[in-house]
Amino acid sequence: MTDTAIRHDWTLDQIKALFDLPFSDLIFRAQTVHRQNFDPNKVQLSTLLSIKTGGCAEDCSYCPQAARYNTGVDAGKLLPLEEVLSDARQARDAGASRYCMGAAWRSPKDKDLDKVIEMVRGVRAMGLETCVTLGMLKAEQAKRLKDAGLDYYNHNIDTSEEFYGEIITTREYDDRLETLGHVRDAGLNVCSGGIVGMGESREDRASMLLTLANMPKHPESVPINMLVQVEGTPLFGTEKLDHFEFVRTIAVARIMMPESFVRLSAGRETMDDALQALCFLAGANSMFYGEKLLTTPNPESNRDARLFQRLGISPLGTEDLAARHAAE
Ligand code: SAM
Ligand code: DTB
Ligand code: SF4
Repeated sequence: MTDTAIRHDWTLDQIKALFDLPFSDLIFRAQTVHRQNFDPNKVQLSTLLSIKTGGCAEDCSYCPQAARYNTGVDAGKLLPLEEVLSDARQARDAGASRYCMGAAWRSPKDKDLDKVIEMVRGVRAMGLETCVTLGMLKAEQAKRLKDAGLDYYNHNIDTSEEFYGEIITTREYDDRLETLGHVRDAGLNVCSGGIVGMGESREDRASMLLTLANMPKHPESVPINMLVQVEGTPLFGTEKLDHFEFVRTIAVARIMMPESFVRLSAGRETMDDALQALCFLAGANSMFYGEKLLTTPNPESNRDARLFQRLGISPLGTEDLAARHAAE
């Protein structure tokens, strides 16, 4: 069987059969697909900034930024433009090719969107690709972001439709899909994936990937986050997911969405180099780079530079990371 076709007709049984393969067979299939579509030694780097932190009205049970959980994350205001631009400049100079701005909103108000649009324009003018994640959008808001030159909109479906109600009650799965439809219709690139390690079943992981791959067009970017357990959130203390199951999820995503960037996202801080290497072998070719995600830590840049050097990986679109960190 070959995995070359771009398909939008996956069945749950077919996806479960991929998950059930012996580990080496699954990784071989994923690596084969990966090499047909990408340089296996290049990884795209995105840097994140939380432009509006905490105080969120939603009840996402994984999230330290929900106002209702006591997590020690203080609610802040939307950051001033200059602060965002100076952080973006640093990210570019450290080797990132895309800059992602996240806001802890259920959905943005039009006056907030005006300010975010200024940020997008400024970051783009530095030669970086831009991504924002602002919650649910109306169709006109997605169009305004596109007109401002935004490259990607991140909006994760997070888990399967079946498990969604266990994780979030303040919105519906269909609300997520509706926003993703507006983003696609506006002509923006779609970044959508989810979180594993939330107590979901393998079938839920398969069902989440089915929803993503059976969209009329695959998301260009598919972040696979390992739950970062934050004290105070309802999911703190959830049984940890087997590392090989995380790698399997990446491999199945790679096989199902051969031309998409699959991002090894949250959770790297607690992964050793060997596990991250397995994720790249399974077809992950993008990651978050920089010492912080939104509110939680990410590996230090010089640790990532060393990892890339050990594996012979270089960042997509920029020169060798090791050279940038040679002096450290
Ligand atoms: N408020 C907007 C929304 O929910 O779409 C944008 C920001 S929200 C923090 C972006 C994404 O971060 C979520 O969809 C979720 O996938 C991810 N996320 C949040 N908390 C996380 C955690 N503790 N571990 C892993 N991923 C997390
Ligand atoms: C995504 O899929 N993961 C990022 C980004 N898109 C916005 C966010 C991870 C957040 C992890 C928890 C935190 O740092 O607050
Ligand atoms: Fe709010 Fe987004 Fe966190 Fe949910 S994931 S609580 S919507 S910031």
